[in-house]
Amino acid sequence: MSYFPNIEKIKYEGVHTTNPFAFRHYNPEEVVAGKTMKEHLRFAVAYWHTMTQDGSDPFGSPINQRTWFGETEIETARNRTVAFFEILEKLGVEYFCFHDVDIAPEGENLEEFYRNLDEMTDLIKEQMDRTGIKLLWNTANMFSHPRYVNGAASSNHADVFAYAAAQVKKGLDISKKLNGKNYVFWGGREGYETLLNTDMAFEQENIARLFKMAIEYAKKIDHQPQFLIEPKPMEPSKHQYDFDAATALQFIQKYGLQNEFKLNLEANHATLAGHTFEHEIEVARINQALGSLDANQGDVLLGWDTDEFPTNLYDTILAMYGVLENGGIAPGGINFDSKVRRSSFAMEDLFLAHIAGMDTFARGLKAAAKLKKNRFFDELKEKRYATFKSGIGESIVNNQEDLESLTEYALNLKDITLESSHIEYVKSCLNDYLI
Ligand code: XUL
Ligand code: CO
Repeated sequence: MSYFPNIEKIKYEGVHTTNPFAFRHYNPEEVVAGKTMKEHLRFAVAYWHTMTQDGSDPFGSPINQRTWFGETEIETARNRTVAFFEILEKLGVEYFCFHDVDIAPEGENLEEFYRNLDEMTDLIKEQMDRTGIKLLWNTANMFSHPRYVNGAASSNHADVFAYAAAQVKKGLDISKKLNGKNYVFWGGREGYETLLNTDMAFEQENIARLFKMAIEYAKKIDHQPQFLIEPKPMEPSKHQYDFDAATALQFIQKYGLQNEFKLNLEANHATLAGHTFEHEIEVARINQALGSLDANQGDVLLGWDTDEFPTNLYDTILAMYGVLENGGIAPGGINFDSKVRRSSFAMEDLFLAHIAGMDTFARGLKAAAKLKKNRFFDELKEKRYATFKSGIGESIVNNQEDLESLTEYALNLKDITLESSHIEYVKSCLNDYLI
């Protein structure tokens, strides 16, 4: 049974092809900077945007044309799984990600949910064994159900905390069953609406408490995925505790979670926080906390999370430069946390959109590798900080100076000669790498 009978396995055909169902830049086996593109990029498809998203928006009903609906919820879930693996196989994507609620109906109660999850993960495992496709990460959706209106681990109600803990336990059991490489916590409702009734310190302690329970349980079942926190500044809560990379890092450090936790950074979350994607990647990288990436892009004209497929070259070049500087992204990957626009409602758009994203990241990787090889940024920075390489600068860096010695030096200074950045010229040179 094929859900995409007219689509063959997507192949690399090069930039001159007119076939929309071909890669023009992503050539999985091509070696760039010492590794194949496939190894560098570690692409993943997100179950929620690709399989369960229906194209509705706050003003319009579902629109996506999908052929996997069955008579019952569980039948639909089974069909979806089969269709999902067909997409992964045909795209040549080796990883995938999901929330618990994406893959199985929640049923009437937790027991039924667990049963449905067991059945669906049996099927997923079968498909994984058949194809060799791997689980990049799974997570528990602890934000959609009404019980999570006031948060999950940060809820004001202890029963809700317990329910969240049960979902995380099952999430880790599933991670072990499917040999997941990472496990994500996106604190969808871990935030607050008003301080008038919120004990911020207590709520954050409880989040850390749940994370520590997860670490303990992972040890106990002898399956320790890389834990990842995914920062996001707003939506759905007004104030989200994991605002951005810096805020999430502070939390990780405060509660001593550095050994088990890194960050899963999403491009659109970065822009919502008033940052660029490369800023977030850099903050994580210089603190040894770059875990994985959620690839998408926002819209500069819209202040919400539009989760568009990434097509902006400038962004992917700078993101991939950060990844290369990090020495790679493994065991993380590049997960398309992206959804087709409402007007792209046809089945084949799922392919066209992923091909566009994969090609954009492939071009980003190639350009970033060239920038690195040519020492484009290295030279700029070496020149910019040159005064710290000798003389007084060198002795500051070697911690040989203090306020008194530097005062003496400053008193004898006649003139400080600064150099122009010529930043417009630099940006123009960078443009040469784009095309
Ligand atoms: C929401 C978002 C999530 C996480 C996983 O903005 O990015 O899909 O990636 O819960
Ligand atoms: Co995400």
